[in-house]
Amino acid sequence: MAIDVDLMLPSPEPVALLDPDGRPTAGDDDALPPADDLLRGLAGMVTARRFNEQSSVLVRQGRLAVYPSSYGQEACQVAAAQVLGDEDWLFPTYRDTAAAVARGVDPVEVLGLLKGDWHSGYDPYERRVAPLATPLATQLPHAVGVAHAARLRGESTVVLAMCGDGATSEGDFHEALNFAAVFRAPVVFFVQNNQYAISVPLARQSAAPSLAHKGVGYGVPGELVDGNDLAALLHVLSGAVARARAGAGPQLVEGRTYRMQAHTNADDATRYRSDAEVAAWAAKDPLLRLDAYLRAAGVLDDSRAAAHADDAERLARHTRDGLNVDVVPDPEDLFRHVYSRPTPQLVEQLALVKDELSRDEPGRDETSQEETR
Ligand SMILES: Cc1ncc(C[n+]2csc(CCOP(=O)(O)OP(=O)(O)O)c2C)c(N)n1
Repeated sequence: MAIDVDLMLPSPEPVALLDPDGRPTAGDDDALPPADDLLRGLAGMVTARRFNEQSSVLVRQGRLAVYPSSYGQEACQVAAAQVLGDEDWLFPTYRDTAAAVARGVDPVEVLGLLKGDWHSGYDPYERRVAPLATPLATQLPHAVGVAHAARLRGESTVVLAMCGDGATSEGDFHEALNFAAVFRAPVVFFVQNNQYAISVPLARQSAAPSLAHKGVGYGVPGELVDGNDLAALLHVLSGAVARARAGAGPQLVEGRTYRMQAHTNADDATRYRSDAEVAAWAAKDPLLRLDAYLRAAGVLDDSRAAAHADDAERLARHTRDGLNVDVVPDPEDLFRHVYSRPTPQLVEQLALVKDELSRDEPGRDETSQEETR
């Protein structure tokens, strides 16, 4: 069967339905999602932004170990969750906490990993959200495996797997696309191109015409979309999900966006990018754009906007309260769940830790402590 390569290539410019001022772009008016979907998306973005702000504060208060903020990327975060049904799976990275929250995972549990808990923090099966993946692109072959298994079972599940621009240089990205294409796995690869992999700009990361072009070599159609335009993201991603569900195989979507804040709290972004560049992207803010459109369309007013802000504040308070609970970790947890049968080294180390801990026990007299030294 002849393959039409042109159909696999992304448009030269990202698909955009709203301009940065919230005006519909000339062209495909029918593509604009229904107002209810856009309102739901806006509410999700208001919550996502508040969650980003709250989480960054929790780092400064010592309640979170680290927070990779998705401030500025809220449209991508919310759209990724909004286009999925209950039967679908989301595979997020460390930066996609707001997407997990948008899918309904308890924000306190979402932050478990970044707080430093030994497990992923939430039950992946409850909302069908895989654990946040820290090693770049490792979640992609897993996502393909889940999608492939669902297809073999005759289920209608689609998997949406997220990654960053930097992660597209990883071997796992290529292996995942190749396997998915050959076996027509129902997976949507969603690359959030936020322009940087920590301090490495896109130009130092890839010489491809776009990251969406990377699909064609594997037989995966690629689409390029404005990642700060929630309307365009809902349109493009829901189309990709529908095609994957209908048996068309994997799809690759690149959302062009910007990481407005540092990589994490441990990074100083002023060392590798200019204030002018950040300001130019601030003018393309995804929340302001959709807010402007919905107000002009008569769908959003002050009271509804206030209700969105109240909902976001409630979620922030819940997050704060949950993270402010002091949990005393059991040091022996370090040794649990490593091997089904612990190695002799781990057994020895556990004994050393137990001994060390028993020395701190109140009531133990000094003579016996001296004897054991
Ligand atoms: C396999 C692997 N190599 C290196 C790292 C260290 N590392 C953490 S984040 C990061 C940059 C990732 O950039 P990108 O994929 O664009 O995602 P972003 O952080 O911008 O969302 C790197 C190199 C890692 N986590 N995993």
